[in-house]
Amino acid sequence: MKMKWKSGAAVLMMASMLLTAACGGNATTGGAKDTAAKGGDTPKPADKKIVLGFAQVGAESGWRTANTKSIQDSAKEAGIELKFSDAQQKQENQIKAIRSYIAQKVDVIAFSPVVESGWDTVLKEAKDANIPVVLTDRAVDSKDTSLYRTFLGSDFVEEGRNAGKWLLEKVKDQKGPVNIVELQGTTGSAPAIDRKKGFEEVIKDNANLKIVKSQTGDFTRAKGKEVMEAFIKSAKAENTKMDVLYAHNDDMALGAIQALEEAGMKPGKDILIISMDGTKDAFQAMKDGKINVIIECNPLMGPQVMQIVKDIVAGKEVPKRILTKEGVFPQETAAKELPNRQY
Ligand code: GYE
Repeated sequence: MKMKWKSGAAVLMMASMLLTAACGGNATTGGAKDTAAKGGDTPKPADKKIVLGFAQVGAESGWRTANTKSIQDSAKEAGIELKFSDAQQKQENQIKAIRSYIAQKVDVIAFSPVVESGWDTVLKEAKDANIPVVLTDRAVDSKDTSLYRTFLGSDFVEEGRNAGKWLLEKVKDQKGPVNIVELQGTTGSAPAIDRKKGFEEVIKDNANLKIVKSQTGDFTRAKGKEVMEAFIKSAKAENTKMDVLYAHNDDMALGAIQALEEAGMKPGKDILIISMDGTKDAFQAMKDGKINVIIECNPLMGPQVMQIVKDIVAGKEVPKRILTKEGVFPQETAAKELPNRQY
């Protein structure tokens, strides 16, 4: 969203427009509907500040930094008191943070679950305490969807498909094998699982396209570089060519680019590079010819999160799934798009 947020009525109006836009044709309203005001019995007095507990994943990537800033800035702008914690990519830290928000009796808990599984117990505790939970960015695999009010975030499977579609088109005239190496996101996280799934679904019927190596780089630059160094070494030892790198985020792609350059290779030329997120750094690298396509994933969800929180506290119904909008940016768009990037 490239809008500048203003205060007062305009915020409310724009936020609800934004929500509607984000829902446009995509959002599905799930079975469980919200009827209770703030999940509790007593509605919040109008002059009391809403308190939001937000349990963030960590600070692993440029995307995450932008996401955190968006949450913090828009809480301030919306007049919501934010309690913020950074779990350093560890589920146990996130669970601890959620438990402390329950103990502090915040009005709403929002969090971006580091991995998909293992949330039922703590979410049940929040539900029993009548504190509504909003999932942002990443999903949980809980069967009981009444454990959270809504999930706001991207369609990661679709992002994976978009990466696969771009690649199919790019190599359609190439005879012979197309060897793909993959840098996966954090093991067990929704974006890592889904981005892999969507990509594989699209390329699976093309026998010459093969993922020859695939490992997690934990969504960080340092790990992306380290794993790519190992890929380069073993490709050399096996005397195989790596034609494509599919990186689940920009930070890992940027780390891998460094490894490739140090090994005397030309990223973007000797090996095609597909990246995801769309940070300024990655757009710069794409402008420099080192990345071939970026599948965008938008972290600037703060304004939407605050609107959802207000709606829940006001006892309004919120859609069970709210999708963020995003695009696909091939290399030829880099120079034009770079100045527009907000994160
Ligand atoms: O792609 C990555 C971050 O969950 C969509 O997490 C997010 C991912 C994003 O670390 O850079």
